[in-house]
Formats: sequence, C-alpha cells, structure tokens
Amino acid sequence: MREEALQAIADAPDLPALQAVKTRYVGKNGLITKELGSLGKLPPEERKARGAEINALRQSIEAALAEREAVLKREALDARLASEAIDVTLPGLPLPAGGLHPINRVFEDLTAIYERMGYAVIEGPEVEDEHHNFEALNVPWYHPARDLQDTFWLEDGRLLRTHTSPMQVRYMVEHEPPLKIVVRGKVYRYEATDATHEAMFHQLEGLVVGDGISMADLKGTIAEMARGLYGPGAKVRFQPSYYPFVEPGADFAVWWENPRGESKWLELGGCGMVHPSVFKAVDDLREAAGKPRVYEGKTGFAFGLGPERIAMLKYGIPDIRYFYANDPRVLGQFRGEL
Ligand code: FA5
Repeated sequence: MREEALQAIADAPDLPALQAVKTRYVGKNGLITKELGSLGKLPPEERKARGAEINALRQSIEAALAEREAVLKREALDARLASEAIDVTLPGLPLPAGGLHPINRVFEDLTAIYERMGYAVIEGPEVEDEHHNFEALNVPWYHPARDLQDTFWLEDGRLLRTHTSPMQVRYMVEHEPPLKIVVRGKVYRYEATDATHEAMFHQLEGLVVGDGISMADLKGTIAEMARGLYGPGAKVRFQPSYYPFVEPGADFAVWWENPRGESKWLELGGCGMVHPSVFKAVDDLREAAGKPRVYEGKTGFAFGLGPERIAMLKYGIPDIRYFYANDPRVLGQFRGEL
C-alpha cells in the first residue's frame, strides 16, 4: 500500500486531487483506518508488531501528503501571481480630461476678487422656506415675485430659492456684525426660457454690514469688482431701481468691450442699502433662537448678480441654454487652466 499511496500522492495534479488521495488513505473511513480495524482479527502476539507497522505507514503517507500539499500550494500561488501580473511600465490609456464649467470659472474669478477685499465666500441651501426667501426680505405676500409663475413650490410648502438673498438672513442670524460675505450658488425660477433666461441659473450675492456703511462703499465695491473683471479702466453705471429688501435700491451695469471692438453696458444685477425691515426680521429670528438683537441701528449694503451674463460675453456664448444642455461640443472647449 505504501508504494501505491506514495505514487498517488506524487501524481496528484492539484489540491482537490490531493485531498481525494488523503481521504482515501488517511481519512476517517480510509484504508489505514480499515487496516487498524482489522488488527482485532490477528492473534494477540502479532498485533503489536502489525500496529506499529501500520502507524509507520500512516506517518510516511502523512509526511508525503504534507510535502506534496506545500508544493501544490506554491504552484497555485505562482500561477495566480502570473495571471494577475500588472505591467506597471505599460503606458496608460489617455482619459479625457474634465474641465471647470464656464460658470464656475466666472465664479472663481469673482470670488477671488472678493477674497482679496476680505470677504468670506459661503454657500447655502437651494431648498428654502417662504420666510427666508420672501418674508424676512420684506417681500410682502402680494409681491409679484411670489406669484406661482415665478417660484417652484415643493409639496411640503417649501420652495426652490428664487435668489441667493435668503442667505443674507441666514448668515446674519448666525453671525454678529461687522461682516463681509459673498454667497455663490444656484437659484430657480419658474419662467419661460430664452437666449438670456434659464429656469435654473446662478447668483453671486454680496452683503456687508457694520457701522456707517454707505452707498459710497457699495459703489466703490462694485467698481473694484469691475476693475478686477475688466481692468483698471473699467466703468460702472448705477440706475435707481426697486427691490423690497433694499432702500435705496439700484441696478448696476459694467462697461464691457473686447479686442474686436464690440462693447456694451452689461446689466449685471441689483443692489442697495439693506432695508431696516430686513435687520428687524433678522433680530426677530435671533431673539427666537435665544440670541441677542444686534442688527437694529446697523447699516449695510447688498448686491446680487448673475454670472451667466459675464460668462456669455467672456466666452462668446450666444445662448444661456448652452451652459446647461450638457453638450460636450460646448463644454469640451473648457479644459485646463482658468
Ligand atoms: C435679485 O434676484 C435680487 N435678489 C438681487 C439683489 C440682491 C438686489 C441684493 C438687491 C440687493 P433680480 O431678479 O434682478 O434680482 O436678479 C439678479 C440678476 O440675476 C439679474 O440681473 C440677472 O443677471 C440674473 N437673472 C435673473 N433672472 C435670470 C434668468 N432667468 N436667467 C439668467 N439670469 C437671470
């Protein structure tokens, strides 16, 4: 049996085959066990010698099994390593590189300008409640902006913010003056789209609050932004306008021209001095949250503008809808450095 067993072990091509040999010879019901079982039939004087013989046989079979098992395991590992080998020296496949969306490029330009002026750059929730989006901003219930046509209402009574101005309120409730922030983010309006209007677009909101902040500070800030965008000779224009959350309010435009001699007033956004009703609404919210009233008597200015208009002119994109149609022929042009 020894020769036969050793041959079977040597011939086992892999671990499962070796396991079968092991079961056949030294398993619980294997041949060795059977041999031991038959000892009882021998005359007592022969039993001891035969028992020792069978044990020696078992030991040599077990040793051969262990040795073969080690060899087969090593072979299996080598085979796996060979099949999973990665040639790290092969050149990689070229992956198409992404790029920053043109709107984010303009946001980067704008926020860099404001960071230089010491502003904190923040974001805020796109799902808002009526109080922050309208009421606290002194937009009364009868104001046309609250019309169903302008606002995307959610089933739970909340809404998609129609401008970034609610972040003025949220920030002031959390922070005491003096403060200087710009808010960047998406806003939504339920309106028909055309070449210059989208239902989802972006705004950059500015808010400065302190003591003795004046309209002159506001104008200086917008002018500084225009210089940052269009160079030292940049011109800005302010025209009186109405927004319920500022008084006085204005629209502002920046003179834009390009090397091909094209030029125009670029209507960028609205601005004004923070309305006392907004400060009062903020203090009411602060008081309800157990915080001190600190805004009454302060002064501040705010502005909100649409970066899409800047991007359309900067990159010569004739229709705002190109920004959000996910057409790689358009967005694929915006790769690499800013
Ligand atoms: C506002 O949204 C005010 N919250 C701005 C403001 C902030 C005024 C702080 C005073 C103080 P308005 O609705 O005009 O204002 O929008 C501001 C800018 O967003 C516009 O000048 C325009 O550049 C851009 N905009 C408005 N509607 C759209 C639209 N449908 N698609 C693209 N851009 C738009």
